[in-house]
Amino acid sequence: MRVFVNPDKATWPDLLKRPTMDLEEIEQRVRPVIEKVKLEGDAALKQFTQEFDGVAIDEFQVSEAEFTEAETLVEADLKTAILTAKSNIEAFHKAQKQEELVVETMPGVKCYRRSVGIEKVGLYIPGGTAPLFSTVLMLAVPAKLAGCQEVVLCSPPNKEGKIHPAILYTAKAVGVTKVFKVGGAQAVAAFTFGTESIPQVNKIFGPGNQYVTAAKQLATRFGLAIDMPAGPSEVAVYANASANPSFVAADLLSQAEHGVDSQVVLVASSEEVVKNVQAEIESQLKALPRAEFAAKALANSVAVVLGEIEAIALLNEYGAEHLILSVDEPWNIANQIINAGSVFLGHLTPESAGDYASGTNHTLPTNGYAKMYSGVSLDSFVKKITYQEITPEGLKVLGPVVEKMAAAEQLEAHKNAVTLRLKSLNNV
Ligand code: HSO
Ligand code: ZN
Repeated sequence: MRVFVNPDKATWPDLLKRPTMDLEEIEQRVRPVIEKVKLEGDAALKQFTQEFDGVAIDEFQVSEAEFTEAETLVEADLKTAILTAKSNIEAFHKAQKQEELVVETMPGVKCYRRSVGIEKVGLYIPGGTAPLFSTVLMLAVPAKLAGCQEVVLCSPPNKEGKIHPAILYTAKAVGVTKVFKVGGAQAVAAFTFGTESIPQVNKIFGPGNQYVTAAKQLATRFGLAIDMPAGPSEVAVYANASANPSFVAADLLSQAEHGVDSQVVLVASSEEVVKNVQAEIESQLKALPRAEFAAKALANSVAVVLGEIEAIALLNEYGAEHLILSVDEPWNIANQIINAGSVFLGHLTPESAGDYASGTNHTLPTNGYAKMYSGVSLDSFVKKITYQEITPEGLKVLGPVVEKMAAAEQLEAHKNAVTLRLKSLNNV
């Protein structure tokens, strides 16, 4: 960790810089994959799965027998934990449902807004070094609550041609049964165009490596929506003298262990706090199975010492995906935070709680996108349709307003659409 003590404000953008991804170059490599899947469908998926995942797959869709086998492979305690998390995530996301909105803007002029589930959504769950079955909950629970008609899940197969049993168990528990053994850019291409086995969707969700990210970006050019632009996962921790250095170290390491490109920022009230946290990091790091990832991520990370007011300004400038406030009175600071994906308050609220089970969503904006994007929520799976209905009384008051404006814009047909109706009212 590089340490900066009271750095000048002018230097903040530089020291908070995230590593840039060269999407251009990755796009060049992803484009032929997308094109081939578009043209050849399942045949292309088979070829890429052989090439990138090293396994021959005949049937992409996970069968009932495979779900049953997965169920027997997941231990009982883990199932209970997954179901508890599911219930918390359901409770928090169910409460996000918005009732139909009705406003009578003028007598006889009623405007409505209703949320309708996006018809077809594709969820991508990465395989790789850690099977993130928790992400299945974070995406499938709100998709189901939103009333999406088709919820399809893709995840890469391992060398035995299987998806991790906990991913399958979780998918089934949430009611997602269309699960396909396809990963990488080819899975995103399948969602984009549809193949013989995989249905095309309207919106793609989920994290992934740089190829998946680039493919999702390309999918938007073919008329699909995506959850959000993605970058490596990140956490910022603000710690003052009240913080427990071992807790802070564990929080920083929990983010660092995700991958070598993870971003970790410690903002501390004194050099003493930084020193204590660093000592804890060193001792905890040794015992971690993913120490190598974590050490590399930490090498790219920064610790900054600042007074509270400056610290808040810096945290708002960074706009962290996760922000942990390790202080006694966290709301005093939390109320001044305007840029963050999700905020964790006080000494007993680790990011891990939100990563797995408290109820909030862990699919959050990275790379500074917290300045203008929200994390995934029920809203991400719905779109809102507005309606309006006008009575004779309403048309009499609103009509002249529209006629006047249409005439001023020299759009005579617009004006006529009102005038003819007003006349018909006067004729009865
Ligand atoms: N911290 C990750 C989510 C996650 N953590 C899944 C553990 N499993 C991105 O928010
Ligand atoms: Zn995590």
